[in-house]
Order: sequence, then structure tokens, then C-alpha cells
Amino acid sequence: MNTNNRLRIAIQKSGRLSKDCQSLLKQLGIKLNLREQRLIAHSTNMPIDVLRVRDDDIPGLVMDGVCDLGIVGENVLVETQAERQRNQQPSEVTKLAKLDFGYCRLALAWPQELGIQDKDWFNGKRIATTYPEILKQYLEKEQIEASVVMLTGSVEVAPRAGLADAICDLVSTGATLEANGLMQGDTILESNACLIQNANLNDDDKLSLINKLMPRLRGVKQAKE
Ligand code: PRT
Ligand code: ZN
Repeated sequence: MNTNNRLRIAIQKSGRLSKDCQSLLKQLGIKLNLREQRLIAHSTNMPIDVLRVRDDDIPGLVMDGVCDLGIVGENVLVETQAERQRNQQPSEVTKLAKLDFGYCRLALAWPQELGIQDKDWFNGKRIATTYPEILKQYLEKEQIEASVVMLTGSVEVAPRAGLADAICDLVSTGATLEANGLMQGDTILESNACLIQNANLNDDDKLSLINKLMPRLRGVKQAKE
């Protein structure tokens, strides 16, 4: 548990969500002294500290109560939850809001030259992904017997490199699939960035600060619509 009396928020240090997270915090009125290399940024006008980490670490930090709040893609949240459930580690969080950035979908794809394929084609195939838990749950639900090859990066080159027959990867514009000669199939998960809270947070001061920030968040979302 974070026993520090300042509300601790985990955001991605550098990557696709960083800029949007920083501007959201700014729009919520949280003034931050962000210095490039620092792990922690202290707010100068509210009892808030912002922890800047890799996105993959954010759900765990919130689930374990090291941070009170976190902003992360639903893809990373769902994958971490499934992995932690399997390992019997704390996996609960309270989802406070779906945010309007970081949209992408986790979809299946295979070499274009194979043409359109149905789900049966995946039986006996190898599928490369960074999201083995989400993929395994999908395969089980669809009763597909395929093997899962875990890759932490460059998933889109796996078929060409002979590492897998197909992939299950994040797609936003589709340009990466196109550039790698891959055809997009079913979407397994649609994802946005979301704001999560530690499920056991019971510090009254922190809860009332969150209650003060939430209407502002709704205001920011409405202003964009
Ligand atoms: O260093 P760190 O671990 O923090 O960052 P990371 O490299 O793991 O993540 P990052 O910054 O790439 O993405 C952070 C989050 O942004 C993801 O977890 C998603 O929730 C969200 N997001 C939104 C995306 C994309 N869009 C996206 N297009 N994450 C990755 N991609 C990649 C995808 O993997 C593929 O390689 O972009 C490529 C496809 O993009 P298109 O536009 O060519 O289809
Ligand atoms: Zn990551």
C-alpha cells in the first residue's frame, strides 16, 4: 500500500500515451514539474506525485497499491489481469473512466497471399503475439487449437521470419499490417486508455481529492465532444 499521504498517479514515461496523459493532468489543473529523466514528478499545487514508468508496469503498480491511480491501455490492463489471476496475485482495480485517447484494436492477421481465411484455418497454426493471455482466452472461447508464440516486439515480422503463421497484434491505422503484407482478421479486443484506481484505496483525503478531480475529467471529456 502507498502509505505516502500524496496521491500517487502512474503514467507512461515515454511512448504513445505519454503526451496525452501529461496534457490530461494539465487540463485537470494539476501543475507538474516534469524533468526529463526523473521517475517522480511532484505537483506544485496539489498533494499529487506522478510516477513515470513503462506502460506494462502500470496495472501491477496500481493492483499492488504502490500507486493509487494509473493511466494505461485496456489491452495492457486486461493482459496483466489475466496473468495475475493465473498466478494468484492481486488483480482487481476500479476503472474510473475510459479516456478518449490511445484507441487501438488487438486483431488477428496473416500473410495476404493466403487470401481470406475463416477461424478453422488457425487450427494447428502458430500465432505470434505480445498478448498471450488475451489470445489464449479467445482461442479457448472459439475452440481453436493453435499454439501461441510470445514476442515482446516486432510481432508483424514474425510470419516473414518463419517464427509464426499468423499474428495477433495492436492495430490503429492498419499501415503496419499493410507494409508487412498482412491481412487483418477478427478483432479480439478494442482498447482505449483508461483511468484505474487501486481497489482497496480507503484514505479519505485521497478519495476526496479524486472526487474533486472526476467532475473536471468529465468536463474535459465533454469539451472535446
Ligand atoms: O516503453 P513502454 O513499454 O512504456 O511502451 P510500449 O512500446 O510498450 O508501448 P507504446 O508506447 O507503443 O504503446 C502504448 C499503448 O498505446 C499501447 O499499449 C496501446 O494501448 C496504445 N496504442 C494505440 C498502440 C497503438 N495505438 C499502436 N498502433 N500501441 C501500439 N501500436 C503499435 C502496434 O503494436 C503496431 O506495431 O503500432 C503499430 C500499428 O500501428 P498502425 O497505425 O500501423 O496500425
Ligand atoms: Zn510496454
